[in-house]
Amino acid sequence: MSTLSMAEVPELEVPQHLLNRHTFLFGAATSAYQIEGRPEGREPCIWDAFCTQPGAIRDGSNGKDACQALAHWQEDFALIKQLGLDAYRFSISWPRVIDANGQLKADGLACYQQMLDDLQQAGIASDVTLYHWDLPLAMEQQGGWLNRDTAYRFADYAEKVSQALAGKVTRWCTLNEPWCSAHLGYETGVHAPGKKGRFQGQRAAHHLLLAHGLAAQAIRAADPGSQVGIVLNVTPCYAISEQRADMQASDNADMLHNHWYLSPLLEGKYPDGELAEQILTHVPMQKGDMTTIAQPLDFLGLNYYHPTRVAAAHQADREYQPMPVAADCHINAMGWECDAKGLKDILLQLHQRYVLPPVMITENGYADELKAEQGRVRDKRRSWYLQQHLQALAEAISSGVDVRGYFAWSLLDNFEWTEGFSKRFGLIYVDYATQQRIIKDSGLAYQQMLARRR
Ligand code: IFM
Repeated sequence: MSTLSMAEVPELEVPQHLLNRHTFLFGAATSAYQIEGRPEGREPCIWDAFCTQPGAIRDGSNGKDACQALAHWQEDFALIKQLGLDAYRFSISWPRVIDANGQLKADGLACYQQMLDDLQQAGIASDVTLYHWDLPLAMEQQGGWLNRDTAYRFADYAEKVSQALAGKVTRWCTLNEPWCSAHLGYETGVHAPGKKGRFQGQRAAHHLLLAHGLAAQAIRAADPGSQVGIVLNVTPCYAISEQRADMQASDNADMLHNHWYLSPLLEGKYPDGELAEQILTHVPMQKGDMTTIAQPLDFLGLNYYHPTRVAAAHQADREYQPMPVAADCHINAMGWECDAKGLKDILLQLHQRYVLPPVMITENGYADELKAEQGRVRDKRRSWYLQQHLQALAEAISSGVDVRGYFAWSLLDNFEWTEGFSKRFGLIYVDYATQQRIIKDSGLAYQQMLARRR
């Protein structure tokens, strides 16, 4: 643990109305495959297989060890308490708790039970995601999210787990970022399972949305005292010029990235328009699906990292590409533009267009490649990023958006999917060779901000 004195850490200056602990919560998030390790205790998942493909992961790594979080969870939970977090968001590994025959595995579930009990005793809320991309490999071998049956298997898993953990979980998140699972996993193939195919993204997305709706019903029946929601990654889309073609491309990007998910969930229908209609001819929809998908949500989790700049020239028909960005803006180690105004913009856009349930910012964070030096990580840029985004969030709240909480991504440095371990998002540094944890300067600033609250 760091011995740095508080006075040495730059303060996070955050508007007062975010500092009322009765109306706004602060947490940090992780996901199972990215931190857990211990693959021998579970069935294989699609990322185990994907990581073996040459060139799939930038540094050739995988999640087999990661942060060894199942071995170190008590130490990590002590750090959560030391930071003063109100809530911890983590995910359950589907292939750890369900065996090859679809039965609940008591030993796989035991660790999550202990974690939830520990959080409950400490008065820390738990935000539990059921699917953060680690589909059991056996299910992928039967078509994965292109197969409608996977939605029913997911609902069965959700039912079993929410029955077993009833009364322990504050908020259930069914899926994390279905756009990534669908589009990156089945359309462009840059994420697991690495499938490529036109319209496969929307086909997978339909089954993911259906899985969400079925699971939400099952969780509500099994654990009526909890809250149920879903987590989407949203991005405001800005045309790079006012030319008609660029504006049209930007609208298409907005529709495919944001509204393809929000509109079914909140309005029970896919977006309108010629492009949407053309795509929908490839989506295997059945009667009643849209009603199932549009379950009432107790909260909507939104993840925000960067805006998307759109140019018609980069459009291959209905595709879009994030564009090079405005000259003087800061780019993080992922190559992502840091633009806090984008968070405010997207929140206001969604507030104007939909009747939103209470919103949680379930992920937001900054990537660098900084290593610890003499036991300290001076990650000024991360503190700057957090402050900018909390300021933008406060402005969105003042303009009427009902946001109830904010989770920094991530609690710990971890396995960053195709980037492997080269990119670090944590408030806490992880030395992967020794598994030592060090609270970064940004983590200490977050801790101080939380300590200053009423
Ligand atoms: O690490 C990921 C996380 O798993 C999902 N949201 C985005 C993060 C940063 O890429």
